[in-house]
Amino acid sequence: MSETTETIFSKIIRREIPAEIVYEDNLALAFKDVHPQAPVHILVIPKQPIAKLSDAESNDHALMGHLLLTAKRVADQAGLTKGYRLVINTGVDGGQTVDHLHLHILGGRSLTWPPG
Ligand code: IU
Repeated sequence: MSETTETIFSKIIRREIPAEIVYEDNLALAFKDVHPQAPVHILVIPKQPIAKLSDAESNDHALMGHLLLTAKRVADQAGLTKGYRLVINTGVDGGQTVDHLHLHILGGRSLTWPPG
């Protein structure tokens, strides 16, 4: 069963704390990361507070697809014509620090591999 959580991202969705929102629809929100790791660093989150990717269930199928296509749309909107990277940190070993599922869009420079 999906865990539900209340994090700072829920407060951003409700506009209780400020964020630089770049896209919103009924299912998702995208906003600029406060500690950017690249010239473009945007987070795409579901409005439904799924804590992490490993909590997503088969009935979240459409939402997961929507988040991926939203990331593509936001990357296009940000002008990342030369490419970009999507990252979903999951759980402790994945380096996840906010327990509300989020896709990082990183771009605007040539990114290295592998990540740390
Ligand atoms: P992580 O994948 O859970 O490590 O990423 C969390 C991100 O959320 C991280 O890049 C933070 O800079 C970012 N963030 C934010 O943009 N605004 C906030 O208020 C908080 C974290 I807390």
